[in-house]
Amino acid sequence: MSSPFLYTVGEMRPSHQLCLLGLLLISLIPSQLCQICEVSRENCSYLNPLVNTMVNSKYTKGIQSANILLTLRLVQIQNQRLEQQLTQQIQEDIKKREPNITSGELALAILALGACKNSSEVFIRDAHLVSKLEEKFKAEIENMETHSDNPLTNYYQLSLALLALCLSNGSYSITNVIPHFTPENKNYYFGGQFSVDTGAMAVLALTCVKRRKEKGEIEADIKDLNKTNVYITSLVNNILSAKNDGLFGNIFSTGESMQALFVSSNYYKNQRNCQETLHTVFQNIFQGAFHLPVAAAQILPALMGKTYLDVNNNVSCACSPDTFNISTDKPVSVTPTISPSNISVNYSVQINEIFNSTKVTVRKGSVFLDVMMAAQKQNKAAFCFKMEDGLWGPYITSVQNISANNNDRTYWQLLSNGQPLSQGAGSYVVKNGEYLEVRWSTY
Ligand code: B12
Ligand SMILES: *[C@@H]1O[C@H](CO)[C@@H](O)[C@H](O)[C@H]1NC(C)=O
Ligand SMILES: *[C@@H]1O[C@H](CO)[C@@H](O)[C@H](O)[C@H]1NC(C)=O
Ligand SMILES: *[C@@H]1O[C@H](CO)[C@@H](O)[C@H](O)[C@H]1NC(C)=O
Ligand SMILES: *[C@@H]1O[C@H](CO)[C@@H](O)[C@H](O)[C@H]1NC(C)=O
Ligand SMILES: *[C@@H]1O[C@H](CO)[C@@H](O)[C@H](O)[C@H]1NC(C)=O
Ligand SMILES: *[C@@H]1O[C@H](CO)[C@@H](O)[C@H](O)[C@H]1NC(C)=O
Ligand SMILES: *[C@@H]1O[C@H](CO)[C@@H](O)[C@H](O)[C@H]1NC(C)=O
Ligand SMILES: *[C@@H]1O[C@H](CO)[C@@H](O)[C@H](O)[C@H]1NC(C)=O
Ligand SMILES: *[C@@H]1O[C@H](CO)[C@@H](O)[C@H](O)[C@H]1NC(C)=O
Ligand SMILES: *[C@@H]1O[C@H](CO)[C@@H](O)[C@H](O)[C@H]1NC(C)=O
Ligand SMILES: *[C@@H]1O[C@H](CO)[C@@H](O)[C@H](O)[C@H]1NC(C)=O
Repeated sequence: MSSPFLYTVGEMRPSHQLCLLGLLLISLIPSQLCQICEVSRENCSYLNPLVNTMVNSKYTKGIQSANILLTLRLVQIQNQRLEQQLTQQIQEDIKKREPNITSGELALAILALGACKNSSEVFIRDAHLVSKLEEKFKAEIENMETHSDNPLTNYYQLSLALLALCLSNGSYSITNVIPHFTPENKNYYFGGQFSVDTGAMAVLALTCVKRRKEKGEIEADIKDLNKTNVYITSLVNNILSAKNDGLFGNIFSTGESMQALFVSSNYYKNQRNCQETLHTVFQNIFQGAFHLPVAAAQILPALMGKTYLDVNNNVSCACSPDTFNISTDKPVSVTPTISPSNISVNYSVQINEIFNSTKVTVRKGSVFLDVMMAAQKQNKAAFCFKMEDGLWGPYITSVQNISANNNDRTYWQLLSNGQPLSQGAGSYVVKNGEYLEVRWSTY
């Protein structure tokens, strides 16, 4: 137990107390563990690029920055200027656009604004954010009832909403909602593949509900509790089945998967597992995988031993903020410098059996979006498209005037040589001779 990579959660950690309490109260819970896997103090400097990216980026997207603020506060990166700026942007955006804010956005905002004793509890209360979230959650469920089980957004957001309601004592019939989270529900899957991000967020939400039931803070009969446990176990197994070189799903779902594993499995009891994950994550940090602040924000809490269940706690960690060297440099940029030489790629729009293809020449170092713009210039009818900008970059909403629609589970999928990309159009750097595609798909 002396490994720097791992330790059993100590007496001071509330999560440990919860686990103990659970064990005492409910003996039918299998081995209840809270093993975490965090970066050791010696290796803290590996995290500098993540912290710098988060601290030195420009944020203009209003409530979308809630994910960033949540992490800043959760891992206690003290930067008052940035915290204040983000808090203000989020609050203004809520006031301005409340009816159009999604359940997951509002959930993240509640988590972020409430994540600090100092914080905006007054705003949360005065703006009735928790009851507004209850309404949005209800609207998601109602949409499922009228649109063949499809929520307005997705199960990642429903999970965020359940988590925020659970942590802030929201009341919308949490118990009645649990059956929707059965692992058999199709909304955990995109194109037949288990969405590890979604599963991880659901595990966090269900674990919160489970702990509150065990503490008797929300009523539940023993059958309900069993059901919650069974769902958690099964979702955790799905996450573990998606293991690949120490990662779960891909690099971008690994941070939240780690959080899920911390609160509900003994996976990281084995320090080899922890070493394997951290090793691969460090490699990805070096390679610049986390150049988007939101990507950094989603992995940093786990690397510092924190989970979203800790938002209302105040615990210190191995990498305390003063061990970071926050530089004022621009965030690490991985976009290779655009070189004067040109490359060419084959680009297609595919709708069912119909392909519209073209050869496109772009500068070396260009991203997928540059190819789409060049093709659109060549032939507007075949390659015109629309996008919406967000924290993850441009999201392609429509091509040839055909728009993605959540009620039909349709979207524009990005592929390279027939394989779906794990990055968006604004991030994926294209290679010479590559065959790129946007394909009208269902998830
Ligand atoms: C749900 C989801 C989807 C849904 C979105 C529609 C829906 N029904 O909600 C579907 C299945 C359609 C989808 C598609 C894609 N996705 Co997606 N998606 C997610 C997921 C699981 C949750 C997003 C969410 O609701 N967040 C919570 C809300 C509050 O935040 P939000 O920013 O408002 O959410 C919106 C955006 O995230 C947007 N969105 C979803 N995916 C992507 C991807 C990109 C690149 C962009 C710019 C926007 C975007 O849709 C959300 C709802 O409106 C995330 C997981 C994660 N860790 O964030 C992955 C995630 C964001 N997606 C990812 C990817 C790669 C894609 C695709 C590029 C895959 C592909 N090969 O085609 C496409 C996007 C292509 C395009 N048209 O531009 C990656 C992004 C990684 C990165 N570094 O860029 C993530 C992190 C998953 C992962 N682990 O790989 N996605
Ligand atoms: C939980 O329910 C399942 C299915 O009904 C049952 O097989 C299992 O024994 C129960 N587990 C516990 C610990 O009660
Ligand atoms: C921070 O920077 C200083 C000087 O540049 C260096 O001596 C120190 O080791 C660095 N600390 C970390 C944790 O990287
Ligand atoms: C909500 O979105 C719709 C459609 O985009 C728009 O017409 C409306 O003005 C928006 N409402 C608010 C309050 O932003
Ligand atoms: C705490 O709240 C006060 C009053 O809203 C604010 O002035 C202060 O900057 C906040 N501190 C942090 C760290 O956000
Ligand atoms: C929720 O309720 C619990 C006990 O019932 C209390 O300890 C906690 O502070 C409450 N949390 C919030 C955010 O109101
Ligand atoms: C620091 O990280 C390196 C590279 O992954 C690893 O070999 C080493 O054991 C780590 N050191 C500590 C003290 O965790
Ligand atoms: C929270 O943690 C910080 C630093 O870890 C400490 O200075 C502060 O006193 C703690 N606050 C409470 C209420 O425990
Ligand atoms: C690259 O393509 C651009 C037009 O897209 C052209 O102006 C330029 O001369 C080309 N450069 C080389 C080295 O071929
Ligand atoms: C691009 O690829 C498609 C599908 O493989 C093929 O039909 C088409 O001829 C290619 N176009 C060019 C310009 O190479
Ligand atoms: C798409 O819509 C625009 C105007 O809204 C129109 O000019 C264009 O012809 C349409 N393209 C296709 C492929 O339908
Ligand atoms: C797309 O390809 C199909 C099949 O080759 C062709 O009939 C159609 O005219 C093309 N569409 C455009 C807008 O060029």
